[in-house]
Amino acid sequence: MIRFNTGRVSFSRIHSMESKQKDVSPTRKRGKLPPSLERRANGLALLLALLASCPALAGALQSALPRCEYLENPLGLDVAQPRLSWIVESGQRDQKQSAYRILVASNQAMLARGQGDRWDSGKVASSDTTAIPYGGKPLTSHHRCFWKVQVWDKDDNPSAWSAPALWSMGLLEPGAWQAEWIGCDKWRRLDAPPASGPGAKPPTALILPPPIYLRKDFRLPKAVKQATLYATALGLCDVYLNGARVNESRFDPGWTDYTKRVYYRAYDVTDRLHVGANALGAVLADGWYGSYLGWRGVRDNYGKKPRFRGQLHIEYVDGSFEDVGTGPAWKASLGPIREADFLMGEAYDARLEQAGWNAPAFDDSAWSPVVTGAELHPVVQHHPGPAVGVCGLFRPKRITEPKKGTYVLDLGQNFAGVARLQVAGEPGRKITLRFAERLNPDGTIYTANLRTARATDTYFCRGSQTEVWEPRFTFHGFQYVEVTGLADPPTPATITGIALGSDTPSCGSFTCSDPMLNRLHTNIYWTQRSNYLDIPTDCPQRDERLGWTGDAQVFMRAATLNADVQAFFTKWLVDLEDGQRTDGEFPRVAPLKVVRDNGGPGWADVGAIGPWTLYEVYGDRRLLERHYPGMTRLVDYRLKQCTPDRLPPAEFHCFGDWLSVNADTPKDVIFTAYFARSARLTSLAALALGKSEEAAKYQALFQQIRAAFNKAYVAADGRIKGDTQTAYVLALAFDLLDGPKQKLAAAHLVEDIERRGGHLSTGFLGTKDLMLTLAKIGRNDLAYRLIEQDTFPSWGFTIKQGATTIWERWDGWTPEKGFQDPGLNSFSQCPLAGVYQWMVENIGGIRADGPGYSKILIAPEPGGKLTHAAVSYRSIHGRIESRWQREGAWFTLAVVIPANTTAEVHLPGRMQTPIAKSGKALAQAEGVKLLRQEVGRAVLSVGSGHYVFTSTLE
Ligand code: RAM
Repeated sequence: MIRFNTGRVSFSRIHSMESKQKDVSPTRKRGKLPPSLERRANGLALLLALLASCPALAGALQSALPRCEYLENPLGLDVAQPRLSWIVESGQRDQKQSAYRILVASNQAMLARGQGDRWDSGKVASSDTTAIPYGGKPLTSHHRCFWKVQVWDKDDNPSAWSAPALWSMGLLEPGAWQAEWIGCDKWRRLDAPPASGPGAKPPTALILPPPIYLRKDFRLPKAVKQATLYATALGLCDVYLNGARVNESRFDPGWTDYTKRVYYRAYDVTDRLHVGANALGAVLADGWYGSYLGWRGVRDNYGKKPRFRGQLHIEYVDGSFEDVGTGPAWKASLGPIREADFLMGEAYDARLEQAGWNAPAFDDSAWSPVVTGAELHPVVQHHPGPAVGVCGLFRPKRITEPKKGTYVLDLGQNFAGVARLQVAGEPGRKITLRFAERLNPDGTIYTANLRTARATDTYFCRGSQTEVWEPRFTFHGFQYVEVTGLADPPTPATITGIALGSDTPSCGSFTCSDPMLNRLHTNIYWTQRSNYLDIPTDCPQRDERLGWTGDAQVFMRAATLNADVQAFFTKWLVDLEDGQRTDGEFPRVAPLKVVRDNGGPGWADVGAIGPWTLYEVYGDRRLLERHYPGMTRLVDYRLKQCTPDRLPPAEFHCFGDWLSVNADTPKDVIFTAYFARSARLTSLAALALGKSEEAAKYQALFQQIRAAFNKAYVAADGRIKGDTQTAYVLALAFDLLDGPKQKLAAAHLVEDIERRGGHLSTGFLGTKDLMLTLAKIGRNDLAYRLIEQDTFPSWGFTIKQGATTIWERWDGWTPEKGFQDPGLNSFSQCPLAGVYQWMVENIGGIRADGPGYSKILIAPEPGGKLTHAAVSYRSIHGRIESRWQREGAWFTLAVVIPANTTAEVHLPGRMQTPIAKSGKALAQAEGVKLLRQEVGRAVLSVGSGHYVFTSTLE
């Protein structure tokens, strides 16, 4: 039985943080064994842990996780040739896929019978498991496609068929959308909304236009075979059918440049329809279309008239079709939601609820007519990314009463989302919720850093025994909730924190022997969850929450290691492309609104770095092809901007190494370094796409910029203009220096860190590459010193101050100065969280060695105080795992390499006879080959499977 994606967001694959942090390392004390047996026991413990996670498979190879367009069972696609992917798993070592066969059927029964009436690929000799384009009969609107895949192993043994999966096509042909935009503007400019509903007393303090409730009755004459509801809005919409909400997701249809495009989502509603009377309903809120955006205090940024558009496509059992869509016959009303604004919050008056408004047989004679048509005319397309949904629940850890009747509930974790309120109160009792990331010294909530975001939700009681409410059209960034207006003191049940974020499935885990680093990982994880909300935002709490391009650029690679962000960034790169200027410059924020359109060095460069990063991680060629022209236009623009000798013009915009500490990296150095970087990546992209001439052209440009960089900024002794950590880091990370200069610059970088007592001075740009550069120059010892540091400025310092997310700035709060300038002081911002890439690639040692992790490098670098670590990453080819422990000189490493990939393992120290799964000596062990024993490490080539190695460290 296939589970349809009904738009429900489940986050089923998100590990609970508890299990993420559980100590699964083998170093827990286990009796007193003699050292040699202890070693063996440790190795065995690792082995057993690994075997427990090993798939129990009947055959040699089995396919799993069938996905279409990088989503599980997506509905409503509008790409002509959706791409199919799966992973292959095996209980055997060194397994590979030698062939596959895909069947696509128009119904489940045919698929079960093995009939691919839409497509039977036949047996295709290929090891490919990702992005296989559908190659069957042309697909038209509403087509449902049921599919499965069979694979053959390296010895040509066939697997069983995969579990069936599904995708459906959306509204493809011009004219497929028959429904019209509808809305109702008559309440939009009133200061206080008029009363509606029985005995309503409208609250007077509300000033924003209220969301609109829309409804329509319709009758179905005969039995329904299947039905799909398509919904979109210029604004936000929740859709209802026969009394129940259809979308559990939030903030649909997401944020795009509504002047150009708006997305729809599709929901399977077959089971919700009845022969006879039915009713559709929708709540239409302002969302990104009309809410305040940014700090300028401006609403209605795209338009003043939010609109909803919905179309229910019904296929009857007798083969006939019908569409029920929005149009002039719909009715509109106000409802209990009296205000809804992202920055300001939501207000709900439960006395104004109209029971049954979204079900048949409701008397809507008092409702108003709707208007049709919209003020904008964007193309309407399928949303290519994941929906926003619930990604965690938090219960109050502590309740205080800093002022009489003012309660503060600490949820223990900073996150983006809402608070669910559970109360009892007489009709009209007003309960106010305010939100904050930190507390003032007197225990009241600190809200100065929210700037003009009111971040206040208001609830007016209905007067029932228990009332439960949570807003649908706003969110806040917070750890603390202040509650006032309660009849009785709160209990832990009064507030539940509901974390919201894009449903990007978790794909990584990190745990090690240092609790501070485990907390750091948790902080990074929640910073990502809090900021990846339809678009990658800068922060979730203040009057900003924009898709800052520099922030996305520096954190994207680390983000891929926490969650599967392929579909998420596929969507956002379109927002970015929509914001690219005609001259080639990419904007500061995407979608482009409120802020100027010149990103400048480090920010605009996401236009080149973004597509390349996603190609590296997911091997997604179609995406690279789509964005390659944008990459070239950016680099060509920089070329036009710069002087004939490839140096920056006299004037240009650059944010610099934003929020660095006591170090100011010259902007011309940053301009030139990033220009070189983007030219180089454009060259690599051209090469990957088979455009060899263009590859040579951009490679030559890279060389010219590199030469100019050296001439203008690098002295004979390797000092780089500015003499900052970031200047050295950019030069080394972007390969701008030749051998001898590399060594000199590396020494200056090291010196600077030492001179600061083992502290960094880097801001947004430098921090991204600082740790990776230390690894590159062979100074992971210093990288460990930085990551274990707990005095200012460091990640550890923020953790000592109680941080549960990554701060915007190193000095967000210090004991000496207290809170930093509230003008720029978010406690949840991604850029300084990019260090997670270093943690995975160096503590765990998991690195990609080919696009999409088709080849893997496992090269852990144990260091600092760490005695063990366990790191995993579920790549597009399957789960990669690296666990190690050291005890004295003994080092044990357990690795998992997914089927259909190969790896090189760099085992630190001198290799000892492996405790291999087979128990055999290395020479006879399956799947492993010792390539060489170098000074300090053994280099092995390894096929897929589970392995345990031991070595002695010098
Ligand atoms: C801040 C944003 C963002 C940064 C820009 C330059 O306002 O929060 O993080 O990229 O400025």
